Order: sequence, then structure tokens, then C-alpha cells
Amino acid sequence: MKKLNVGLIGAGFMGKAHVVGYSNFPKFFWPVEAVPVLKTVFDVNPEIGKEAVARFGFEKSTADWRDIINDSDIDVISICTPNDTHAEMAIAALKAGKHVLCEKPMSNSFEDAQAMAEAAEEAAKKGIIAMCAYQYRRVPAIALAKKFIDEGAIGKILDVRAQYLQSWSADPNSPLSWRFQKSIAGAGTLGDIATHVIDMSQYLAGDITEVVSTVSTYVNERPIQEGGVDLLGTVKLSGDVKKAPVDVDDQTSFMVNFASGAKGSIEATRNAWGRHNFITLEIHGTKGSIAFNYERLNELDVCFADDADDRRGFKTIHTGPAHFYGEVTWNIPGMNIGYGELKTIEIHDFIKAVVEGKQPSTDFAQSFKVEKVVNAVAKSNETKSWQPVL
Ligand code: SOE
Repeated sequence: MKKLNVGLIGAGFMGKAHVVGYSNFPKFFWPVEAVPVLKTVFDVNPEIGKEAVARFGFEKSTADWRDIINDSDIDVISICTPNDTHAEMAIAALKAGKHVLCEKPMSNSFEDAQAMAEAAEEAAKKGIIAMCAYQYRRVPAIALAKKFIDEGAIGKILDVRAQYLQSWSADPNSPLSWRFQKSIAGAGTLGDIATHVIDMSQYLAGDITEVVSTVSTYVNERPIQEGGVDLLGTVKLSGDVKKAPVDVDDQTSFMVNFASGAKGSIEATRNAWGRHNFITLEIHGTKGSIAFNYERLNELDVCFADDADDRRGFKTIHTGPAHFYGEVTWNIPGMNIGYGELKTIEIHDFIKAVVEGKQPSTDFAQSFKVEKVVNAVAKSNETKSWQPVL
């Protein structure tokens, strides 16, 4: 059986998620296109790198990410480091002929994201795959929504309402990690999580062509956190801890127009008490409606206009074996999948793309379309006017 040697760059929160995917996809998708071999892991903190060898099962760790790029034994690379490092790493990896799965957003700057898209286009000529980790479009319920839309089950899309709400930075004492520093993250909520719902909205309703936005910061300074580990609000630092300014957004709302003529609105914040990973989408069409909430990710609510008057209304479909990826996850609806299975589905899609030599749906070209929307949202906030997505 074909083997693919994996290099992981960044062994933190997202590194763990990718390892869960690499380790588990053969268990679900057997027989697989290739078996992954966890070769080398890099982390900026060598102790975390060494720990990842024992914890995740890599053969070795390195304190220099270029060791992974320059290793002729490595076939595929996952990039799970902060946003400011993505472009340099991904471009170097693609030039070295490695297939790349890069965490989102593509980069901390529009120009670097463009350079990544160009590097991927060049590498694609040699059969190299470049994918961005927009996993939520792969939730079986979202794939089912896409099927219903493509089949015309809800008719022509009129409008899309999308939200991504989290609470982990609502407390002003949750620390100033790299996610609150523009020089590293590029943007706050807009780059970190609005990007997911932009991708999902474009997946379901086509390209966004125009936006008008507001972008705001609620907490202007946060306690400085020792060490680079991203604690995502799990720790509160109060008392004498020194604070430093936040220079990214906490919240963004924008109205969008789609190329199809559909209208929509997108909102995102990480300061919504009580909302954890609350990704909601409601789509209304001329013949029906679809509603989804990630906090109940195994469900899709649908309403079809053609149902008789006395029984028309939302009904809930529990995704399972009859739906996308359902035949390989768990064989009874209601057993349910979670974030781990979702990352497993994503990693399998990546490996399949690599072996088949076919770019995945979230390749760098598609992901760059998300960056274009982000860029237009930022511009619109400055100009206080509608901006084209260019
Ligand atoms: C933090 O907001 C975060 O980890 C994002 O960076 C991820 O993309 C999202 O899927 C979960 O939350």
C-alpha cells in the first residue's frame, strides 16, 4: 500500500487536530488511497516538539521548520502555525514539491495570500496540491445543504444569513495571544472566524461580489501572556499582569451581494457570551429554506414550499449513513460526529487529492476568494461604503 510521509509544522491546538485526522482517516475510510506515516514535527518551542513525538507518534522533531521542507522523504506538510508564517512556509514547501495543507486564513496580509495563490498555481502544473483548512464546508449537513441547493430543492437562492459567534475572548482578562496582534494575525475575528462563514456562504451560494461592513474592537488592551502557547481564553490573567494594546477587531458585520443576485449578511464575534462555536447559516430560496447550527452539527433543518399547507414547516434531518461521509463514520444516525471526525474527513480529502492529483474544493485559488472578501470588508469599514470584491 502506498505510504505518504507527513511533516507537521506547529504542534499546538491545530497541530493536534491535524494529527487526529492523519491518525484516524485510515480507520474510517479504509481501504485508503495512501497510509500516512508521521515523520517529523516542528514547533517553535522545542519542548513541545519533543513532546509531540511521544504524544502524537512522530518519528522525530526539529527546531527548524526548513528541515521538513528540505527533507526529500517528506511528501505532505500541514502548516498549523500563526498566520504571519503561512506564506513563507507554504511557498517554500510548494517550491520544494511538497503537497501543502495550510490552516486558515491563508496569511496575515492580502499580498502574501496572493503570492501563495500564485505559488500554488505554478506548483499545480507539476501536480502539487495546495489546500486551505476550511473544514466546515465538509460537515455532512453542509454537504447535504449543497446537494439540496444544486438539485434545486429550495429553488433560486434569495438570501443567506450567516453568523460565527464564539465567547472565548469575551472576558477582557483573557490573554493577549498572537490572535490579538495585527502584525501576526493580520485581523481579529474577521480573519480568524468570519473567513469560515465567508467560505461556507460562497460554497453554498456562489461568489460574493460586493460588501458593506462595520468592524469594531470592544476590548482595547489585554493582559500579556508569557510564552507563545495560544490558550484561547482558557486562562484569565488578572491582578498585576501588564497589559498591551489590542490592534485587531473583536466584531464584524457586513452585508453582501452575490454574483447570482442573492443578498446576504455575515456577522462574527469572539465576544458573544454563551455562544461557543455557534456557526449558523440560514438560506431562503424561492422553493424552501435551509437552516444549520454547528453546535448541532449532525442536523440540517429544511422546509420545502411544495409541502401541503397543513404540514409545511422546518423538519430536522439527522445526518448519518444516508448522507455524505456517513457510510464511513458511524453506521447509525444519531451516533453523531464531532470536530475530530470533521478534521478526519478534511485530512482524507487532502490525501485523496494528493493521490488522485486533483485540486480539492478548498484549494488556494478558492481560498484566495475568501481573502478578497476579507480585503473588501476591511476597505468598506474604512470608506464607510459598498466595496467591490476584487
Ligand atoms: C479560534 O477562534 C478558533 O480556533 C479558530 O481559529 C478556528 O478556525 C475555529 O474553527 C475554531 O476557533
